[in-house]
Amino acid sequence: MNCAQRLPRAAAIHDISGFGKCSLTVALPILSACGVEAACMPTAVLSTHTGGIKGYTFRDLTEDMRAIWQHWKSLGIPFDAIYSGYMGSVEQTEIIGEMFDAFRKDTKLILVDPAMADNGKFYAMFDARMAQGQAALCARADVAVPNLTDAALMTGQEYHAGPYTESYLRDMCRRLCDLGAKNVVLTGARYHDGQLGACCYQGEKEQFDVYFTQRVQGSYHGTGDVYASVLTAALLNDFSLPEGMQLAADFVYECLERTRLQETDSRYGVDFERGLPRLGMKMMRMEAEK
Ligand code: PXL
Repeated sequence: MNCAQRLPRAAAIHDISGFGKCSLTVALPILSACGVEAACMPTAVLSTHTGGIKGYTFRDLTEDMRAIWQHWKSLGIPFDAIYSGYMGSVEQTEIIGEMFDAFRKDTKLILVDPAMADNGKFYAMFDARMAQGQAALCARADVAVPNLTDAALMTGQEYHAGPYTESYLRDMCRRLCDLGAKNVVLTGARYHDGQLGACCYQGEKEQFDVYFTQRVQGSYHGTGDVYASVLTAALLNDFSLPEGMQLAADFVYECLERTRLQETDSRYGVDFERGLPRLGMKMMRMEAEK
């Protein structure tokens, strides 16, 4: 660890769901624990996420977002990564596209998690226009990290619930690269239902890799955000894409195992907090305590 060097810095662009452990409430602690300085731009403020919880409040921050990145730009702050996720409106995808263009030359990683759909369906309030907007962001991404539903919606393919064949996964990755993404990590991938993880495709090398863990019963909210946040941190800590994919999947698996034992309501998110110290040690390539 070289403490004389500044930390890698990421701009995290997601909503704040006050309760429910997703978006910024997981991205910020994960990035910090992994030795990444996190700036943030909230896209919306909600009382809870929209996944299976009724009556949530929703404050759209579209009007502030251009002014936020333009202020950062005027200060000359370099961002090593820009990491975008859940958008509060389609217009926000245009504003963030402009931000990508404005920061591109000083940024080594633009990572886009479309965070708009799961299990074959759009999240509340979204439709095909959001798929188009997120596809335009993925087109500018160094790494696009959609789940298989996001991917199908952005490439105009029919959604399949899985499990998947290698040729299906390769084909989907290539379609996302055809949109313009340089590299793709496709989450929710598996060859059979006893496993779960992701595949990645590195466009330039045409290299395809998969990494799965054992599948934990149940489907918990926010795991996509946990996964993409760990991946972002890993890439900023100079791990390769396949290594990052492995760190992220192992971390999500451990979170799911703890959460399952606690019999938590699946809408309340996963216990990622107890995994952070060990994750930080791994990221800094220090021997983690047993
Ligand atoms: O985890 C994705 C996500 C992020 N933010 C909000 C959501 C969801 C998924 O439902 O509702 C507000």
